[in-house]
Amino acid sequence: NKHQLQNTWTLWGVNYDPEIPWEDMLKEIDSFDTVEDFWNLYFSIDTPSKLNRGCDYMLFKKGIRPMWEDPPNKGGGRWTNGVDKRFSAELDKIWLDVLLCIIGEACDHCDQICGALVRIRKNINKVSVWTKADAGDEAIREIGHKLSCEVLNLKGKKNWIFFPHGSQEG
Ligand code: M7G
Repeated sequence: NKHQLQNTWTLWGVNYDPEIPWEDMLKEIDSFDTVEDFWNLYFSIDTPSKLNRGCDYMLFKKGIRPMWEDPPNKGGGRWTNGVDKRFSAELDKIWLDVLLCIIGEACDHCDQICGALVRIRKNINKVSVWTKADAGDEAIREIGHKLSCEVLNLKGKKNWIFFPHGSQEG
């Protein structure tokens, strides 16, 4: 008997190619709804630190596309943590902790979470958690608090910062 998760999750990947539009780079990799299938998928793909620059992983609740334009994301934003390129082991650990936090529904307001993504970029890689509402909402502040203080326990490290979708940064 497999252990059922609360939600079904879809993993997406962006394989960077400067020749093609962003939406066409977005590929659905696989979906899972049990703890065992999560680990099977996790161990069958590279960890983020092994990906090339420009690539992303995105894990979203099934039915939500990992785009600002998709209705559940519209009007929301993201808690983002920038991880210096030099700390690749830390990046993999933060990403796994975030995955376990969201699929394990660790936040009081996990219904407000759409998904999470990791982006491999030039100097600073980023891990973000996408939410339905923006940071004016109590539920969204609770999620940020959970990420900063409890789930990841990144004492003394850079905090998670909130960006509404549509803003340039983050
Ligand atoms: P990014 O990967 O979010 O940021 O966006 P970064 O590479 O600056 O760290 C890079 C580019 O990809 C954006 O300028 C958009 O052209 C495109 N892009 C990224 N996202 C997440 C979206 C999205 O949700 N919708 C659309 N339409 N384009 C996006």
